[in-house]
Amino acid sequence: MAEYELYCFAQSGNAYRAALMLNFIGADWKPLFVDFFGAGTQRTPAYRTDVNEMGEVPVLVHGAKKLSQSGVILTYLAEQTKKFLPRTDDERLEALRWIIFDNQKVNGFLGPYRFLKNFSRPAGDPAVMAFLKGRIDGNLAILDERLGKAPFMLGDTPTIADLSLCAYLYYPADEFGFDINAEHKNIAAWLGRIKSLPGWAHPYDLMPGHPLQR
Ligand SMILES: N[C@@H](CCC(=O)N[C@@H](CS)C(=O)NCC(=O)O)C(=O)O
Repeated sequence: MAEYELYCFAQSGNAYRAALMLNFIGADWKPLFVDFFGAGTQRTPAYRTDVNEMGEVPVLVHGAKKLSQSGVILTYLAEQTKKFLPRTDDERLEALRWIIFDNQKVNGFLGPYRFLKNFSRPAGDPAVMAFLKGRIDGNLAILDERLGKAPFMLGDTPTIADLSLCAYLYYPADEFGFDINAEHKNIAAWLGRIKSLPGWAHPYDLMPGHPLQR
């Protein structure tokens, strides 16, 4: 049995954060496929009782621990391994600040936008899509400006803040209908830097369920 197990599926940027971290730290891990789009496993009573009462993916299993919320999972793995760990108390708070901004404002809007564009039936209402797109543009501009100041979110070294924020940005541009790399030069360079770290893999290669069968 692998040391770590991760409930995940290929299309989940939230799960990709944890999968990428596991790969980067060289963990002995294996994915546990959640049939999100077909059976809707994450919404079943059994999943809520046995895996995650919040009805969400990802969930990390490590011994007797079951952890959900990608920000918590990233923090746990960083503390366990001392890798991608912010170094000081101030840096820890700064990383948390960006992880929350990411969950709510960056991937918090990109995730639903991509879901409504590609996976939801019926597809998203145009007014909803326009609202989300406006928020996405504003928040990606904030991220781009920050990344103009240093190679990584907290300076010269990548931390869990970077792994959180990058998660949805490696999915294909046609799934968004706009090209984040072309529109945001600092984000593009930063994604290239993370991609060159040993252990990087594309979400569709790292987690099961791609291509989507329906
Ligand atoms: N803030 C959470 C978000 C997790 C999340 O929303 N995951 C999606 C899959 S990408 C989910 O499980 N949604 C439940 C549902 O739609 O039934 C995290 O970062 O882990």
